[in-house]
Amino acid sequence: MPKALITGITGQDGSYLTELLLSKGYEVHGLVRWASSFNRQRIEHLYLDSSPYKDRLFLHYGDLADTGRLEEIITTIRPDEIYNLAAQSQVRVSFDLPEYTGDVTGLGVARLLEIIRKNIPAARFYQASSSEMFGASPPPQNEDTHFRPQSPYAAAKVYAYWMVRNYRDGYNLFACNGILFNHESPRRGESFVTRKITMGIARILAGKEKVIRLGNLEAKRDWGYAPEYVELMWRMLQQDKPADYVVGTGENHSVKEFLEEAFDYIGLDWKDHVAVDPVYFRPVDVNELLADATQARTLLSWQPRIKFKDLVRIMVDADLEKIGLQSPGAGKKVALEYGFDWVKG
Ligand code: NAP
Ligand code: F7E
Repeated sequence: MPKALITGITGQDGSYLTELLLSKGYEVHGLVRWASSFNRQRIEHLYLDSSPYKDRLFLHYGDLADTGRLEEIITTIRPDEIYNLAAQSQVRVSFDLPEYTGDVTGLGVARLLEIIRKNIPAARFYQASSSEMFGASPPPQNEDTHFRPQSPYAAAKVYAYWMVRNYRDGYNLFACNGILFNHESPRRGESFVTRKITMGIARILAGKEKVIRLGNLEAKRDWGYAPEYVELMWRMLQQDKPADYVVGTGENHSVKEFLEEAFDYIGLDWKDHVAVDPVYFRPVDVNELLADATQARTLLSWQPRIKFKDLVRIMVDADLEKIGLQSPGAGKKVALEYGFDWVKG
């Protein structure tokens, strides 16, 4: 039975990847941060007694800032594959916490690579790199595009990216960078713009709120569906040779277009329910990201199935149901048609 260690298992991607690996027969170990409030909502359904997977899922307290503990966990488990999904992943917050973001999102990767090099050099390593690394480089962006990071988060991810390249070239580690463009789902963290909008809509319809306060509405992103993206993380580690891959849909939209699509879906005009608030602007923002995922399409045989309109509908449906309202249902139908279980968390 292959063994995987997932850092960031409690996050959006960690939860979907855990489901995927358990369904493939893996023994899955997850690094969990200690927190004073419950932070395992997204994976709770996998380890409760009712779960068919509970005997193959193991959680370990740890932190990417704590080298000794990381080493203890990794040398005890000796995983075949390590997926590093943990990060301080909020770009806006990275401007307030540049040092902490560098420590966890950047140096955390150096810690993991050193532990692997010294103890389990045959293990395969996936690094959650990000399209934010391209920053100010004009679209479309692919594996050869220059990095021009526009935030402490992006700069930390660029450092981590090069550490992966360095350990691959210098020590022959099987280490890959998945350069993923924005991917969303009903499990997306609530401070990211897509989820903020779909939760905002649910609250407005439930009469709990009147407006959604947002920042830059002009920024364009290439938004995909997270469950499809974790499948590629796994595929990258099953190849004969390690490499870096850009992953995205090849279609982008502005925040304003996301608002239009989401509010149209429930029959309201977004302009009546959105206020622009300077609090949510960043010192610098990334204007436009658009993936050229030709390499992933050809080498990993990948085609995104869920595109923008369906993604918006899936997220709106999920948040309406979560708040106890009836959803229009078109998004839920599409998710099921494409074989994605209707999401729990
Ligand atoms: P997420 O929901 O924010 O999850 C981040 C995870 O990292 C959480 O499990 C969090 O734990 C954990 N974490 C944070 N700081 C930690 C620390 N010091 N030590 C150990 N764990 C820590 O992120 P995501 O959307 O799933 O993204 C997964 C990874 O892909 C991240 O590295 C992100 O930067 C990267 N990425 C994401 C996207 C995207 O569009 N989603 C695109 C490109 C790259 P808690 O649950 O306790 O907070
Ligand atoms: O912002 C604008 C904001 O925070 C998208 C992370 O997963 O994807 C994510 O980073 C855009 C930006 O995602 C609000 O200024 C407007 O232009 O949803 P976001 P992000 O910054 O693209 C990348 C690939 C990652 O790697 C990251 O980990 O939307 N925007 N108004 C807003 N953004 C937020 N969060 N909140 C607003 O109110």
